[in-house]
Amino acid sequence: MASSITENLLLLTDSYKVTHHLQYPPNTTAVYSYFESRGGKFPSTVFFGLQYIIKKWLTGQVVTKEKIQEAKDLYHLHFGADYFNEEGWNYILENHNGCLPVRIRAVPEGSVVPYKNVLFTVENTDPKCFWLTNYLETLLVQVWYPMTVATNSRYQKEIIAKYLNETADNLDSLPFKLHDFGFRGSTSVESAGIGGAGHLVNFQGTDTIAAIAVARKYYGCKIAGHSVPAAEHSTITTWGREGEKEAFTNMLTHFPKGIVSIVSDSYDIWNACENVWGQQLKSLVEKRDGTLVVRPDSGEPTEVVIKVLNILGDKFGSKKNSKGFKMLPPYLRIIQGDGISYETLEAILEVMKKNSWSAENIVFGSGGALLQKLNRDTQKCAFKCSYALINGKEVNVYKQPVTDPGKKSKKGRLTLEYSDGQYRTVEEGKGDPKKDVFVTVFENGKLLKDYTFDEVRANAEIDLLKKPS
Ligand code: 20M
Repeated sequence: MASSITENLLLLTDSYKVTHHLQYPPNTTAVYSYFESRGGKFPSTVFFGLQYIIKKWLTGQVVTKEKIQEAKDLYHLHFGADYFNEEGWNYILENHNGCLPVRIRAVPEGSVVPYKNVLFTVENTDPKCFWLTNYLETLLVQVWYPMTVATNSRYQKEIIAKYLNETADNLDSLPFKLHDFGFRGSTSVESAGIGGAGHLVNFQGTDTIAAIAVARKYYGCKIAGHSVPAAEHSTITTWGREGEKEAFTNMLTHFPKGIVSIVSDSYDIWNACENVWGQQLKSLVEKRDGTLVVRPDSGEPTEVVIKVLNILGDKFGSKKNSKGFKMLPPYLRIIQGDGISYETLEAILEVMKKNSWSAENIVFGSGGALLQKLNRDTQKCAFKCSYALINGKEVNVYKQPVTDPGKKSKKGRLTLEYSDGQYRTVEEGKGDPKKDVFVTVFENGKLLKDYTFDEVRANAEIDLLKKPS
């Protein structure tokens, strides 16, 4: 079956890389490169998403006669010249059945590794294919995205866990405390899927169905995330300004049991909380077999959250939990899904704590900031060559730009060692293979290690929730 032009691996690289096979020193037979977070916003990185890239793009016969022809034609038009390595790709087709003669070794997915450590290495396994290692950089470095979403989401989990630990009876609700609302704000369905899966490494609440599909197809997870019924503004405002109470009542009628979230700021959140929920519909809410989640969706989040909690507390009452913090009745909670990011979360939880409200009363939703307000520089992701074989001689390769010491790269063959609870990258092939945590995940077209989502989640778990081993 003819494949689509957007699925041709030979086209999944930067233009200039198509010309690089002509640029290495003569008699180069090996190129060995590595990927790292060179620094960035968060001191540790959750490694996640390489398995998706490998399964989707690299396994099996990825080179065919048709793909070579298609790439040859396209690059001819693109450059106005024949720089494309037709001979090299034909060699792979004929000698490796179109499978990539490359080895990828990586830290287990879900591992939380301090920055400035190697996260995976790539090398050619056939001396004639030295040029292939860095041809794959463009595609492989895209792991920055699911990895950075997973990292940012895990740091938010740490914050929420800290406040639950201080102000709630237990941490049981943590897996559902940060819900993914980011589907619409993503740049594509593929991005929403892999980014959303990054969030699901840490949490179980999502509205990004594409993420559930990614976790299912690429990490064997039957159902990685859950959600509940909720209103949006259109389902409330179509009842008219005077019809808000009827809209709310209709929600309670159609969803008489379980959790239901109702956006309540269409006109006046204070009136909705005080008069509609707090008086007109109070007994319906009290008698309901489930939990009503009131959702403000505008205003300054720290102010709005406290004011909503105070009004609902006045109207429905509150009780102190085992740590002396106030709890709304079990049938009433709030969700703040507007303006939530790593930066704002702590401020909201802190002001709640100062006002004696337990973090247990609130759930957060996050969209743009969770899946989109990140880039490759958030964790300074880079892929660099550190070793080569030239004329049969091993060469330690590195860069050290005088204009930016932070861009210095590592030298030689690398191992990532773990001992005494610490990761350490050992350079120049001096590592101790017994301490090396790297796993060969891909070799010559085959996926050699298939992580389940449960394994990824267990590796990424925060210390407060880790099961004693
Ligand atoms: C409602 C309530 C929560 C999460 C999700 C929803 C429904 N989905 C929504 N999707 C949106 C998408 C985009 N923008 C806004 C929304 S929304 O806010 O209208 N809702 S929740 O976080 O409050 N929560 C309730 C409790 C539940 C987890 C989800 N847990 C209780 C025990 C186990 C699960």
